[in-house]
Amino acid sequence: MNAKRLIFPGVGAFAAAMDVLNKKEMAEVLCAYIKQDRPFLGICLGLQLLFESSEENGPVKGLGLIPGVVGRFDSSNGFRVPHIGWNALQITKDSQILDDIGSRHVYFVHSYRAMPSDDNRDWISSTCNYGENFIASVRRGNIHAVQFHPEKSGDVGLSILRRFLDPKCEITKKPPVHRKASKLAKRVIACLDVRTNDKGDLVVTKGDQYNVREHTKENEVRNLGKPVDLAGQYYLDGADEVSFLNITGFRDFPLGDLPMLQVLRYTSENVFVPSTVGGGIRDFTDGTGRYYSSLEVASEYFRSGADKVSIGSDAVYAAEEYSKTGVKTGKSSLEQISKVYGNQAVVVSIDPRRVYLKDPDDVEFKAVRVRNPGPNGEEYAWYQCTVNGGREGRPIGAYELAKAVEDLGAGEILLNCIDCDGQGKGFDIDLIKLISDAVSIPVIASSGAGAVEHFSEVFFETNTSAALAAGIFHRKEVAIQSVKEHLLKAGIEIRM
Ligand code: 1PR
Repeated sequence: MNAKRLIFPGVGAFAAAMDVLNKKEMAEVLCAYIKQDRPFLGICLGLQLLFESSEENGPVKGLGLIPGVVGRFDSSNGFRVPHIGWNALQITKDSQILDDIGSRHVYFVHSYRAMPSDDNRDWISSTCNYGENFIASVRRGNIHAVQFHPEKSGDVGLSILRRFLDPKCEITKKPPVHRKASKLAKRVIACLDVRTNDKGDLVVTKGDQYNVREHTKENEVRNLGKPVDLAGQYYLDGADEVSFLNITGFRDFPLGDLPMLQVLRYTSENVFVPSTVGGGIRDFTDGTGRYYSSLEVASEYFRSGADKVSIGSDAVYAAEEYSKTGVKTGKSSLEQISKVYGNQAVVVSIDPRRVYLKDPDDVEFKAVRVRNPGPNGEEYAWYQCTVNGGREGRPIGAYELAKAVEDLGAGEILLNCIDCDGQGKGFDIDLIKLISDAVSIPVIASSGAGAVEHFSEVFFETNTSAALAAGIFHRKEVAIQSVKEHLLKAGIEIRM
């Protein structure tokens, strides 16, 4: 109650948050603070909790300050849920903290949303269109709340925080902007494969078809720069997201890997777009016999600044088991982490390898007709999932895995392709189409980008939500800005 300004950044599930607020007797205090019209900014769940109730694992009662029920997005109309990515807003009234936004995009990541109604109309300061118009922000007097994440919305997001924190900004009010609703922007993601080199330094590396060693006598790990510096550079260059993959995480215990946690901490000080970290997320018993659950590993990554974690090998084992039994045990890393942090915080990274076939009925897994026939003229292929950085093929296809992990709680799929990795010949359109048509969660296309045209190709030919590249950005062959300018010219909505 003594705070001059209060920021309430909600992360996680509605019921769990309300439980804590009630137990700690914070709900009452928050309501009193808000009713006194003291400066308040709620973010994401911090907006939703102001409403009467939520359907998330509910109905669950909220703080009840704004009329309305928070409900789940409807995925039956073809829109992917969670809503992850960059959207522009329809500003409906003078919102003060949104004055610098104009037509620029802000970052959303959520599966639940509040809807406009006659009862809450006077609260709404902006809406956003994602299959339907939902409430993007509210304002009444000094009370503000936003469904998107200003802290992850680049410089436009920082200006929102600055305007909230610095009351002097109030004097430069601009009239509200009325614009046509926009679509969800396609994302361009920079990926940093990170590992310790032979000298013990944590470096960004990149290989061909998952081999990251130089083709020299010394056979060293290819060193393409320092992770924090590169991530900072990519943020300034316009990356919509940055991914770190700790590529030897499958054999080194990540919580023993303090440099990786430092990388996340330093990165989050300067990079104001979402970051994902993957590698080694699984249950683990260390040399002293101490057991760490995958949830503890993920929690440490989140606490160090990651917005999402990505699970590779462990998700393959979970999907194999689930495909066999049809039973959700609730014990897999995927299920445990998504239950606590929400589906939107869990990405599954798939590392498939093409296996050519003469006849699609030759395997029990989903096969597709491929654009470029195999070495012996084979017209079909299935995509075999691998674990341990592509070292071991498993008895499950990418299609079956994608469907299973969606069921188990993944919020997004990072779809690599070992055959295309580092080749610069373009994304595997057959694979990306297969997977993005099979699931209703967002898919990130990865592996093979070599030119700006490869990005427009993957967005025109598939339903992918984002495209990720590594090598061309690290080797400075193509700048992220050039990719975005190309996409803009091609008529694809992106965040500039
Ligand atoms: O299995 O949970 O420990 O996770 C390990 C993670 O590390 C997985 O996400 C796996 O994809 C990744 N990984 C493991 N080994 C390698 C390797 O390269 N030796 N990197 C590796 C995978 C693939 C992409 C790459 C794109 C784009 N890297 O992320 O960045 O292919 O590259 P390009 O644009 O240069 O073609 P776990």
